[in-house]
Amino acid sequence: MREQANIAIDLADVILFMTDIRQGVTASDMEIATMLRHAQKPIILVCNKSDKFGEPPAEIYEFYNLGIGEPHAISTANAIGIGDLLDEIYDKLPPKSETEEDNEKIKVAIIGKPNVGKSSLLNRILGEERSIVSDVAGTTRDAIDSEYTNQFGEYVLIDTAGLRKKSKVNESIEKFSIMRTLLAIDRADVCLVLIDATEGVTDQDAKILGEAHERGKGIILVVNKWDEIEKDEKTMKEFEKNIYNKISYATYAPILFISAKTGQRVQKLFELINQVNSQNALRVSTSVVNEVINEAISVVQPPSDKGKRLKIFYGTQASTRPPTFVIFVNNKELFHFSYQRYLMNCFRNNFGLQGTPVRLIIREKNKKDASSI
Ligand SMILES: Nc1nc2c(ncn2[C@@H]2O[C@H](COP(=O)(O)OP(=O)(O)OP(=O)(O)O)[C@@H](O)[C@H]2O)c(=O)[nH]1
Ligand SMILES: [Mg+2]
Repeated sequence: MREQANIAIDLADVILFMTDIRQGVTASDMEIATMLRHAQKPIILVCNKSDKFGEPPAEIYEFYNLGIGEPHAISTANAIGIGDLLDEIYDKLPPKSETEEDNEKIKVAIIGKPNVGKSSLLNRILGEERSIVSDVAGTTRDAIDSEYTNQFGEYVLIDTAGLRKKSKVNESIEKFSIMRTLLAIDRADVCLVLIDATEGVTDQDAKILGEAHERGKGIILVVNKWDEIEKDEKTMKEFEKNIYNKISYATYAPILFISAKTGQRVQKLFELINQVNSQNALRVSTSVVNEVINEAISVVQPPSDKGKRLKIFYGTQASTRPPTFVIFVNNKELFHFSYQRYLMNCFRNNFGLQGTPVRLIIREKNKKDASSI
C-alpha cells in the first residue's frame, strides 16, 4: 500500500489527503502526513463525512495537528463543500507553462512488451547505461525521461515498463507500472512500438500498438534484435508483410529494422521520428481539404442506399495530433465505412500523413444549412 501510495504521489500534480472527520486523526493519518511532508507537492487536506451544512464541526480543528495546513470539510455523500474543494484544486494546479516547457522537444515514448529491448535501445542512443538492461522481464518499472540532442533535433526519450498480458498482471505494483506506461504514451508525440524480431508480431504487440493508435500518437514500428535473424534479400519484405497483415489498421506506421545490440540503423530512427512528428501535427487549410474531397467524389461516386445518395457538403480540419477532419454530409447512415476509408486514403495520399492515425468526424447538416456557408 505504501509503495502504491508513493507511486501515486509521484504521478500527481496535486494530492488530496482524505481523512474521516468522524474517526478523528488516526495513527495512519499521522503516518501518511509524514510521507506527504516529503513529497514536495501541493497537498490539500480533506475531512470527509462532514455531513451537516453550515459551519464545519469543531472536530475539524484537531486536523491542524497533521501539519498539512488548513483542513477542508466536505461530505461526498451529501455533496457538501465539493465546489470549494475544486476551486482549491484549481488554484494549486501547476501553471500551464510549467507543464509545456518542453514543447519544442519531441517527446518519444519507447513502448513494447517486457524484454523486447526498450532500455537497450535507450542506452544505445544515449551511449550510456541510463536504464538497467537485463533478461528478466519487467526490469523497468518506471517511465524514465532522458533529454537528448543530436544533429536531427532535440528530444525527450521516455523508457517505459513493458506492458504484459492482462492475465499475468496480478500485483498492484504492476498495475501502476502499466499506468505509468500509459501516461508516458499520453505525454508522447511519437511512440516507438518495439517488436521482437525473434518472435514476430504477437497479440500483445498488437495491443500495445492499439494503445498508441487510439491515443492518436505518431507511431513507428521498430523491429529490434534484427541481429539475431538469419536473413536473405527477401526476409525484410516478408517481415513487413506479416506485420501489416496482423495490424491492418495501422499500415500507415513505417517499419524500421534495428539492433539495439549492434546499433544497426539506430541513427535512422531520428529522421523518421521527425517526419512522423510533423505529420502528426500537420495542419491543412480548409480550401485544400475541400479540393481533395471534391476530387475524391469525382473519382469514386459516394454510395447510395434505397435511392438516397450520400452528399458530402464540405470538410475542414478540426484539430491536430492526430489530424482530425470534420466532414459535413446529408445523412450519416449513408457514409459507409468503406467510403470513409476511401476518403481517409485520399487524405493520406494528398497530404502525406505517414506514421500518424487520422480521424474523421461525420456531422449531418441539412441542405439549407449547408448552402448558407
Ligand atoms: N540479440 C539482441 N539482444 C537484445 C537486443 N536488444 C536487447 N537485447 C537483449 O534483450 C534483453 C532485454 O533487454 P531490455 O533492454 O532490458 O528490455 P526491456 O524491453 O527494457 O525490458 P523490460 O524493462 O523488462 O520491459 C537483454 O538480455 C538484452 O541484452 C538486440 O538488438 N539484439
Ligand atoms: Mg527496460
